[in-house]
Amino acid sequence: MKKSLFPSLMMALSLAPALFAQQTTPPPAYSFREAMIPVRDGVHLQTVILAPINQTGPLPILFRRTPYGVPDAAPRQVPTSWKELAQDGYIFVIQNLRGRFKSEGVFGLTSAVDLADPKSTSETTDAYDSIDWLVKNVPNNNGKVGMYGVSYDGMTTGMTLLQPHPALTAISEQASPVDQWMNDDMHRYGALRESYAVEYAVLEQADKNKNTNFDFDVYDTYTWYLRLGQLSNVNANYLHGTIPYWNDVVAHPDYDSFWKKEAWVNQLHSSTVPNLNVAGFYDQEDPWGPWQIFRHAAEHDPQGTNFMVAGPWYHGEWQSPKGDSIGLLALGRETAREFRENIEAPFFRYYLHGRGAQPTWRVTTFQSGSNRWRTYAEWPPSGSKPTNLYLQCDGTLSFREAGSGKRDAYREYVSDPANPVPYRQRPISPTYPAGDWRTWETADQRFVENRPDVLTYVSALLDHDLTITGETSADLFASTSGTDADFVVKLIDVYPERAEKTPWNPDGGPPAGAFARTMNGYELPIAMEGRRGRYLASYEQPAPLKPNVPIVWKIPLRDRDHVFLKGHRLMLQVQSTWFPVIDRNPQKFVPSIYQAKASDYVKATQRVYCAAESHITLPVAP
Ligand code: PG9
Repeated sequence: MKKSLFPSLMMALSLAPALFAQQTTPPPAYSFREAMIPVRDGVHLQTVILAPINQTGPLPILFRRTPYGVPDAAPRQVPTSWKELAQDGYIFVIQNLRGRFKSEGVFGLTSAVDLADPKSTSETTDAYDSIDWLVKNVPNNNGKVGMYGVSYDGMTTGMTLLQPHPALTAISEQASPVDQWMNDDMHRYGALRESYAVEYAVLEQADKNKNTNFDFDVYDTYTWYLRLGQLSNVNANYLHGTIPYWNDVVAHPDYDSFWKKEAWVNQLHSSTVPNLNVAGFYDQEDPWGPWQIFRHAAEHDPQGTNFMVAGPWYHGEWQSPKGDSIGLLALGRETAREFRENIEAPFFRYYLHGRGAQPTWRVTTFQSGSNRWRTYAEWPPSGSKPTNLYLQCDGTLSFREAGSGKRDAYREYVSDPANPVPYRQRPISPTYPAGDWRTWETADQRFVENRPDVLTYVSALLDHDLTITGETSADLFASTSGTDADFVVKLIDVYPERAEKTPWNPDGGPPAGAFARTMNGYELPIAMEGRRGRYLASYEQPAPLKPNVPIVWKIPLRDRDHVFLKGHRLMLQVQSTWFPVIDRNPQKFVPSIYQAKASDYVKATQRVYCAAESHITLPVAP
């Protein structure tokens, strides 16, 4: 794979060839220098320094730290995602993390930080030492350093907050993971993100000198993972213990000290450097981390320098050329370009060049449904009122509670690990490098509607717009006939059969000649998440469920900002498999699912009770 100038892996994998294909005659816009920067334990980190050819005076440094490779030449033209920033003038610096490509040391794929141990190194200390070297050794820098990046590069940015170098003046952490057991790339509340964890660990640890795509022998990875069988077969048949991160995942099924050390955000309790956090509501990898960083830094933010931006974006979409749609969903504006022009560039301009003003808002969103930019002085806005929508036995969703005394009425289905519900329409291509992984969270959910192992609840037609702004969650009062189980819920916006007229779709129907792109009757996910029964009572000590005894399952659905338009309906789908993005729960309690035998995977009957305890809680805005 070509080494990339771009700040996110997804972008790098898809856009780098196009960029390099365009290399023709223009002279480079930047000078190119490669340095091996020494850090405190004697390791040297491969670093590329790109200064504008036409630099006339001192400029700030914009620094990005990545595991995905640094460019091997100066760009001939300014990369799209730098365009708005580059106009203000920056020296761009890109560094490979320890143990990746020519950087020395070992890449542990770890976010653990131990600042109490003077001998310990981490992404926090490597950034500190590198910034120290940069301000002392890069000619014509103005002594101010900014950091930014998406995903892994966002995490290395965010982790500087734990011990920022004095020259670090502003950062923009974008889609940073913060706790890989809880709600980021690798797990969701302890349920393994199987396809992602396996493929990502191989991507980054199979070969120090490149990004490696796992070599599947079938295109549909649903088939591959089903054939694979129990999780112990990953090492037994394929990886053979050669991928350290996968071995760590297998060795630490529960929320033990290994994962608690990884959860670096729990050490953050104040806003130490101005930070523009950025999150995608449809981020298929790290939708949660930026909100956690924002909340932790807000614990002590006397200067009001901790900001949050969120929109209906896939992982890193805000760094794509336009951001005018996601999947089939039109956003009506070039949200990515507008973000960079009106938010990101002015943010760094103010803190690193001293021009412009500090943002006056605390949170900015691009609100889906209404398709407009919103600003908020606080989050969640105090006007948002938690409002319950109840699951009824007739398959409806209603703001009125199911009558009391209904605690024995339920709907049920049989969940079969041998025939799990696909998380998106098959064939499911490998996670990388195909592009369809990016937008799967906006896929039309009609593809599972008629499966006997998916329960659907639907509301009446809305007679007014319904806006939800803030934290959303679902509660199920549910049981299983087994001793372990998963419940997955999807909150869905059901479009009317005739698409409504909007400023960007004035005819009210699909654009001529694009019949396949219609949103008529579309079932658009707004929030999706699951919980694993063994961890309902304790993340540290998994426990079996009592067969056929209903209990409350609390399923957080994260922060949202969406308008369900008049004429739409709300829908909830409930299922117990979501494969292979989440591994199959054997449905029989075993001490570790990584050691489960094939015979441990059994069918179970799941019941969702139509009691008042079964409801979604929506933050309804006035
Ligand atoms: N989501 C990716 C990742 C970040 C951090 C740890 C592991 C994976 C990424 O796109 O970089």
